Amino acid sequence: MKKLTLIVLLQMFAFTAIFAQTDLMQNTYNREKTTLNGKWKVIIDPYDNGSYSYRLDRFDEMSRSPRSAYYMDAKAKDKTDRMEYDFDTAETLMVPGSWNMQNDKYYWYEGSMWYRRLFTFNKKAENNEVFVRFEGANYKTHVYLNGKKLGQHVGGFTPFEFNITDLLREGDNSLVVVVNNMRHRDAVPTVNTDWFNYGGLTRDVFLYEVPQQHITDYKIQLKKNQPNEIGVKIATNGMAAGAKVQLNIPELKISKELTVDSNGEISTSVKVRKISYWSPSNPKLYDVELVAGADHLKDQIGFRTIAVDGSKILLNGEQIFLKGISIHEENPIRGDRAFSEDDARTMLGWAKELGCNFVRLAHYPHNENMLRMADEMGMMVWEENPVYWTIAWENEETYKNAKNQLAEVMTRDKNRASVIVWSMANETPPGEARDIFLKKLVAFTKAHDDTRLLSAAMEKHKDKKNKKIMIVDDKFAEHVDLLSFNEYIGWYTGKPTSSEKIIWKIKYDKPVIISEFGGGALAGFHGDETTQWTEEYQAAIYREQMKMLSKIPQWAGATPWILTDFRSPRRPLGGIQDGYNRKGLISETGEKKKAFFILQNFYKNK
Ligand code: GCB
Repeated sequence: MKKLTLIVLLQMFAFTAIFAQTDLMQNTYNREKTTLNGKWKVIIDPYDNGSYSYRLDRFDEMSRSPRSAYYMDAKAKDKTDRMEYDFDTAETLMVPGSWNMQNDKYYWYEGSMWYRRLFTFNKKAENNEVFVRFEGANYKTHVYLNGKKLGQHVGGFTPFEFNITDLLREGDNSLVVVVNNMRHRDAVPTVNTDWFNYGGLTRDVFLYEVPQQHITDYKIQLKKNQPNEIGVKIATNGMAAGAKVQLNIPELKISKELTVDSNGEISTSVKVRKISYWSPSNPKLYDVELVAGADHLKDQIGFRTIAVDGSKILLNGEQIFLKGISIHEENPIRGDRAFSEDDARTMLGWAKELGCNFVRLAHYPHNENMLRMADEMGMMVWEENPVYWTIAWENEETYKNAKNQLAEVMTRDKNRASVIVWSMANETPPGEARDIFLKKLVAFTKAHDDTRLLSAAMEKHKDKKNKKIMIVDDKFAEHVDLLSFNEYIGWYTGKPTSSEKIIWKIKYDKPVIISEFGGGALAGFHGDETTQWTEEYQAAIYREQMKMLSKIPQWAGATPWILTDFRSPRRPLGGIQDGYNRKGLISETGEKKKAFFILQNFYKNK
């Protein structure tokens, strides 16, 4: 028994040694799935009444029947039996989808919502294992199957999953989930954000089945600065030393039988002479196949290198300018969180039309469809951890939470050629506690992935004596590859034409990415360039910005703020904002504003 525990512990340690520490299965995207999307029964629970097991603040708690906990999904046995909830008679919500957008009475709701879904499942083979996976739920989630707790997850934008093999019943199964979207000072993100706090099961939910012995994780990407060497790391759920895993990339004539080591892992590399490199103009994806016993898994993977040389960014060894745009995970036309392939096509399609080769997926990890679509469409991606504004830098739990969310997105997307940047944070005020926090995140990221660039959206500040001098000297910039910062000259600072006289003092010789600039405009509202909220005012900001930024020698790209108008409770101005941040180049009805064409023209000629 002791020996077994030791082996298990050693295996766990070995697994975390080469992979980020998460329990996420690699590439569930291509596994055979049984969707649990659709109608779920829901019960709103603002007082957390349904959580019998973690309610200790009522003296009579213990005298209540455990059946009264909502996760028991109990029924009154007969007319003498008092039950105060019943999922069968409750209302329904669609999953995926936030509750806010499905019913007016939930628009501003922040609290707990219970969801229940009944399902039947028949395994294909007796020894197979079955998992339930949630692609994202905002913010804190507890999951129960047939009255037993599977576990919980914290963070609104990353996947989580549970092995349900032992709890699965023949016939009806009751999956109950409680999602709570309350904002907290110590959370990631914290209480204040400039986006809408959509709550609930906002992304796909599904079941999938794997053979008892299976591949759990892998990374198949070009090695750092090695255009002719594919690094291969594979982890299994403890396959015996000597077991074989077949790797096939037919188009590259790769067909290798690899041997699992005593940790159940493989770490090797394969030399290739001729690769058609992935890039925006050639989004080539290769079919990759992994076979481990009964486990067959396919993926579509692109190969590219990304590096920095002084102030240049090199994609496959060639200098590239990042023609970008920032995007929130919100399909303005449907008016909810984006989650589907269609949403991804809409959003990235607009970015393409704008002439972009790069998108900043702000301010948190977007759903996997976006990354798969970016791979396919040839769009380079900046992925971001929701460390936003002033979070609780000194709190160890907050750090663990931020690190965990980062680990989850890194695990999910490590095989996506499109992802070239991991961003640690957005607009965080410099200070010792922040620096320690962010440096730990950097160390963690570097330890798990050396094939991508690191950055964070930082800030500039004015020179104390001369207001025309803008200084970028955040010490944290020493620890990242790209010097990215947000600036709102022409909007929060001065007029659009103020940018003419600005002198930039940038302390580092690194590629400069303007991670945000822009201004608000109400689509269809016209006037002269000095009138706030007009399309003309916004267009003038873009025109002047292009002139100013072109003078920065290290300028290597930009992700202006932002592709579309998006919901934000911080934007109440009646008749103009009406609850929307109006800095979009496209309105919530899909109307393109003048600035869209200014940027499009600039990118076309760049
Ligand atoms: C910022 C934030 C972004 C806001 C934007 C704005 O600097 O990074 O989340 O939405 O400004 O519109 O003020």
